[in-house]
Amino acid sequence: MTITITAFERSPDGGKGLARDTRVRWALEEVGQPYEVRPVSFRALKEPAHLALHPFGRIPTYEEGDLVLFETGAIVFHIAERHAGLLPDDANARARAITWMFAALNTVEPPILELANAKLLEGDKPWSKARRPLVEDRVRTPLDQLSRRLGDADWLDGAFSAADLMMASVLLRLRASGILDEYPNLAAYVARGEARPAYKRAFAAQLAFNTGKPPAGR
Ligand SMILES: N[C@@H](CCC(=O)N[C@@H](CS)C(=O)NCC(=O)O)C(=O)O
Repeated sequence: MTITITAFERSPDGGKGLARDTRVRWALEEVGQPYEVRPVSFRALKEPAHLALHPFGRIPTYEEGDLVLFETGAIVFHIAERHAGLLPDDANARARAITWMFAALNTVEPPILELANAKLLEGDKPWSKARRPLVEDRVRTPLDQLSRRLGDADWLDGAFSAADLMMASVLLRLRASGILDEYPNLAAYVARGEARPAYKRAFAAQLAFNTGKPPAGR
């Protein structure tokens, strides 16, 4: 059955891989599932046809037969459940990997988004400069804790899993702020994720999609 995901017709990042379709592409590449991508313009995001797929008018969505999903956590979890390679077989290890996926999305990502919003949407406000250190410290608190927990391990809990895919996807959006580099083990962790062939394929595909140029080597 064909899998179709949606992505920005033109991502605001110009193909740096920060739009959230990249994490879904990455998951699909890890499990070797082909997929198609339907571009959606910013205007179309809020129109009824897209809202029927995604009630909050965002990307990505995931369609497979008559199944429609939204929210990258749910989409990556679905892919990981249906195909081997992203979740451990052992029931407890699987539950821990799912826990880390939630942690990435519910604990680590929100302050990172807040920082992005503080820069993009509130950067011109008179109070923005005074507020910035507070927002940055809210990012650092879970990062301090995550960095301590990861230590010198390669991945969060044994072998690479959907937990690492999600955590690295969340963390890499922080790179431009310089904060990720304050944590050498987290920066190396993200780099390990980005070095995976599946991530490279996903990144190249979204870049080609955004620039209109085919991926190198194809
Ligand atoms: N929690 C959602 C967030 C989805 C989201 O915010 N997507 C962004 C692109 S990365 C979007 O569509 N933004 C357009 C908008 O909010 O109008 C998920 O993980 O799927």
